[in-house]
Amino acid sequence: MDTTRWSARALAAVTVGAVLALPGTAHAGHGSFDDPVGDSTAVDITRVRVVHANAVKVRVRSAVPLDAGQVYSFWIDTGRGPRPTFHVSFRANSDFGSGIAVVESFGQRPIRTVQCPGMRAHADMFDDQPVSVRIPRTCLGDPKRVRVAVKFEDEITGSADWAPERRTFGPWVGR
Ligand SMILES: [Ca+2]
Repeated sequence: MDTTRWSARALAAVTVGAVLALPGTAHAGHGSFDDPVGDSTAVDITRVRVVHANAVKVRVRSAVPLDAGQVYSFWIDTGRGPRPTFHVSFRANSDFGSGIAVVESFGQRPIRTVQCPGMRAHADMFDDQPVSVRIPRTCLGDPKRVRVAVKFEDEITGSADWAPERRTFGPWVGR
């Protein structure tokens, strides 16, 4: 009986190890993934957190301060097949419209544009808060799950930092 117990415990330990080994984590409702510090100079993403509730909210932490000339781009994939990919981008302390572009994966040219007055974005050079965007699910066609890619780009130096990797989405996040 002792042996059986020990085996069960060992198996549980192996399972936990396998989960921790994944590059990002995702649970129903939220997920996050890290990006290395120092892999880019003028812009440097360190962590992306995705919350999928009545709205999809993405928060991005950076190792360097926000600055003029930086562009923050988000791609949100809403599923395979006909489910579209959405793209929004904005700058710190700038006006932000209500249009979300429907694009090919990692494209920027809109196939069409969805108006989403409830969308909010935050990127302020004068506070220490993460760059974030919040998009009501209804604007995204009420997806069952989403996955996100983020690119921070510095237009002056041309350097860019993607998370989790160049033209790669993070883990799926169910509602
Ligand atoms: Ca980085």
